[in-house]
Amino acid sequence: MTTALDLDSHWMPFTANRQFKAAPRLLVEAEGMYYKTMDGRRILDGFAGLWCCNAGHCRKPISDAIARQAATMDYAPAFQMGHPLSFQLASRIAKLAPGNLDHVFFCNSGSEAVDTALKIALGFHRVQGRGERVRFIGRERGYHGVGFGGISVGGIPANRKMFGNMLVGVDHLPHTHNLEKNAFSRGQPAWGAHLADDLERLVALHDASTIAAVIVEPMAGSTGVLIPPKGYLQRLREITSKHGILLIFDEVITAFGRMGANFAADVYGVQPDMITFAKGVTSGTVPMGGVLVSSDIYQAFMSGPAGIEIFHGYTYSAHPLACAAGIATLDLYAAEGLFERAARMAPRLEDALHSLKGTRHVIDIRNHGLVGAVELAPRPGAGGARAFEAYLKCYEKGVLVRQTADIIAIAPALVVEDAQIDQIVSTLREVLTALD
Ligand code: PXG
Repeated sequence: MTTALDLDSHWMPFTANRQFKAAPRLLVEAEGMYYKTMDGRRILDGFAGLWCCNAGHCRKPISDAIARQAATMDYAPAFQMGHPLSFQLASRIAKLAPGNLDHVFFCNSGSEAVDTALKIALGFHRVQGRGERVRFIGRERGYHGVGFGGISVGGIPANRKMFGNMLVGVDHLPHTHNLEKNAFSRGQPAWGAHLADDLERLVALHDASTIAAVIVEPMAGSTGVLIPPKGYLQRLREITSKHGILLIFDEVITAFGRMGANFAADVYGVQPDMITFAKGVTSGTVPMGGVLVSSDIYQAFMSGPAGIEIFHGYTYSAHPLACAAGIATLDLYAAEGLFERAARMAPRLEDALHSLKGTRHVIDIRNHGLVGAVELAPRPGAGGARAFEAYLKCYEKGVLVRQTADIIAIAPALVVEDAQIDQIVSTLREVLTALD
């Protein structure tokens, strides 16, 4: 079947194209917790697609809403025109959001959400006469998508090194990963809050009056699941507030139930000035992203000169299909209590994953909410090879996980059952035990 398909023209993203095209892994159907491959195999999805299909695949209330909307009004101009669904969805999201985060700017992906948030931060300072606050602080190992803003504040070397100078005036906090101190932590590690104090060093170096915002993932997903040390995010909040610096939480992965609450900000008890989201807002069905901003930020723009308040937006900002999907998705999350379900299942996932301690190659296991990671000792001189092979072997055995460097990440849909958690973990154990 696959031989009839021309695989050449599509240049695949973040993929080893030559390797993939020599032995393709093609999915053709999805339902609930499962994919079906082109050669008819059923695959248990241990990663909710790519951290996004939080409600499980092909949920009928969502697909019906999308189909209805596609037949009713395909598109409405996004600039100087509107449609009711965007306002409905924005107020629904604002109601879920913590504290005074009560306005939503829509876009189509996490990368766009990050660039949007960075631009809002610059504009916020500028409209208040602080146009010299132009610097951003990100963090090593951070992932904020692939726009020039996102790779600039991001801290994944491979995503940066090919692309020149990026944004100027960006600095980075140290990452929080330390196996000597925190290996095999359950939930938030005890050690590491002091790493946030490095922000004081950067403020002293650059002067607060030049810094617009700090952006971090509350739980760093893409780099291989780094859970924030206890007290770390609180420290970041204290220091940013003290110096008039905005704090942006990139919740593209963590928003909408992944951590067992509406947002990671709720779980960690820290109130940022902006939250970026994407993925789970439509359960991965239609591309959508957005930025939640505080009323202070919104009002600062609304107090500026009359006319267009921010010269920013996308043709597909608040696309009607995405809005219809988003509303149906939030309805489904609420009707099935899926965020509470995620919180209930989290200890189950934690116990199952930590039962892998002592398994061959395993040097760390970490978890929080419905997220977990197993870190392997790298093969000498071949970083990432062992985990990539484990990922392929799991797929052969019918379980889809995610690999980055020598880390296997797990993030099942919030509808995951006990037996499916067991299958993911037992498959991983079997694979690791047999792996060189
Ligand atoms: N911010 C964060 C925190 C993300 O995790 C983005 C921004 C960018 O979103 P878009 O929609 O532009 O891709 C992300 C995306 C992985 C993986 O395997 C993670 C992401 C995407 C694909 C794979 O960890 N995160």
